[in-house]
Amino acid sequence: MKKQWWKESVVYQIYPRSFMDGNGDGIGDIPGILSKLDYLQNLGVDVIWLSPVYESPNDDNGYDISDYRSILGEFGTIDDWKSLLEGLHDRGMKLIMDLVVNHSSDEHAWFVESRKSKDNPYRDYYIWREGKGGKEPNDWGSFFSGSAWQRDEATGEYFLHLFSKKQPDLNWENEALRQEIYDMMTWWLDLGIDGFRMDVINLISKVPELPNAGNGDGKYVFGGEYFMNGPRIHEYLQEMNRKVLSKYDIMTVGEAIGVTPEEASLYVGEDRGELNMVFHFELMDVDSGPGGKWDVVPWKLSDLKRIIGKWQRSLHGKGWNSLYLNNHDQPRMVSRFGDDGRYRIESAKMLATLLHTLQGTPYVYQGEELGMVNVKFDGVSEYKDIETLNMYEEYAAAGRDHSEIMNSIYVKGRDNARTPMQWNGSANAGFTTGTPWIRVNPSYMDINAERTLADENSVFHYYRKLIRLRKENEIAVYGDYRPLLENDNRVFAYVRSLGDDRLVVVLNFFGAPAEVVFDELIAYGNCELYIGNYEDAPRNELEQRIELRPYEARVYKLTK
Ligand code: ISL
Ligand code: CA
Repeated sequence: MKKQWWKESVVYQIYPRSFMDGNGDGIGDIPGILSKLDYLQNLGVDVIWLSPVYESPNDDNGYDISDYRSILGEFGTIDDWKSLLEGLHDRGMKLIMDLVVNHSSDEHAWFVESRKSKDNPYRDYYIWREGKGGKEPNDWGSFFSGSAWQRDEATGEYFLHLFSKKQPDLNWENEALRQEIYDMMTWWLDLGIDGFRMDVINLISKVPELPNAGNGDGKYVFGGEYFMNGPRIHEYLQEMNRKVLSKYDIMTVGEAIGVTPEEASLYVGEDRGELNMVFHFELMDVDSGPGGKWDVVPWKLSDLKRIIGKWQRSLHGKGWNSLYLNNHDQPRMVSRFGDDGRYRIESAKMLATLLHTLQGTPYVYQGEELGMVNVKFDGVSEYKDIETLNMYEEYAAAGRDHSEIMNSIYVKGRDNARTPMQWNGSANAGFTTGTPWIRVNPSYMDINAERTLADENSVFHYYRKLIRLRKENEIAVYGDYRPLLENDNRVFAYVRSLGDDRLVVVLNFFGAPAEVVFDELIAYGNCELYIGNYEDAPRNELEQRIELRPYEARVYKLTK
């Protein structure tokens, strides 16, 4: 595969509201991030993905942007932001910005104009339709509950919003709108940023007829077939690439809801001129039942193995994978796929080993390197996330049991990831001297950066080592992937190969010991333990029969 800096990088995601508060108002900000640059450099990450810091009324914590070219006052000033870019570059790190252009805020100047009248020059920047028989133009539901349409008083027409009603969808069919977006992207790139993470980018092209998605029973339904990977999506991305992206040495990663590996290769194929990587959702859906995200079912290791294996093999030689198990929209990975009690440390390291030994670019979400865990607030009023709050209201109105709803929030809610970063054991985990905008996870006395930095066997230091090893071993980046022990339902194992070298990865996914016997054992001259999460694993021998301890991870490097 073609060598590229972004393939060899590890990305760290900062959710600015929850990372570090610099001025004591309870809200994380850019000066706060500036005070932690050495921490990030110490971890060894290469690229920072900064979730939105633009002007926003914060209906969806910054994913509703009212001015794409200015920084939200709560987060700081454009000069603070410039210091951030410079501080990262000085330390050899890069910065990618979040690009949210499927929708804007309803407070964006374009929408303020657009809603004024049917013949306003900005009308066509958004998706307006007449109602049908006093109802919405179609039956699509919003990702955040209820209809995806909102009737607007001024003209009596409805506008489309796949997310909240304060996030109207932009009309990409409109060429002037597209050009405004390209100009805005160019403006940021000329300030020196190193790329973009593109929010729900595979939703920007809608089937123009906007057909009904359900069976006419009056329910709002998911209309994904009419807006995921829509008819003009690849045309738009190729245009964006031609006009903007191709002119810079940058990285791009698109969030792509509902893409299969086959579709993904159209977005990231190296000969396609679109994006470098996509975030797919297949792994994030393994514990969703027929009722969707909140209908929680246990995940199965066989599904994880099948999905990861499929993505590894399908993109090999064609395009590049992104590797993540959590972000600001997902529960904490150690609570979801590991054990956040007795084996928290072992399982956090085991999952990290998986992410950093696959082909693709690993993404670390803030706090993951501490092994941060999910949170359980007592009442729904402690929660801040619009998706969670709207869902609660809808489900409660439908008569669902309170404790059942709370339980799915505990397992799946986005605020699990959004509690403040746990820096130390002092008040509010050292995140703020004021009152935090969302409550701190009570686990902070035990789980915090200060403690983990001081302990050489901590999750943090394990991440450092993984990141460093990946830099020193091309095989971890570029090697191909072949599954081992495919039918084992406790252990995930695979081998990566590059030339004559092999990396053998063996991961016990559960809290009970597991014995594995390799039916094929590749005889190599040298065997060396690349990394492991237990102190006393054999260092120079890969036995045919291995007894793995709870959540044990071992990686061996074999050379001729
Ligand atoms: O996973 C999800 C579906 O229920 C949602 O949490 C999420 O909205 C979806 O993954 C899309 O995410 C992105 O766009 C949203 C924003 O709220 C998310 O934070 C963002 O990552 C709208 O901009
Ligand atoms: Ca602040």
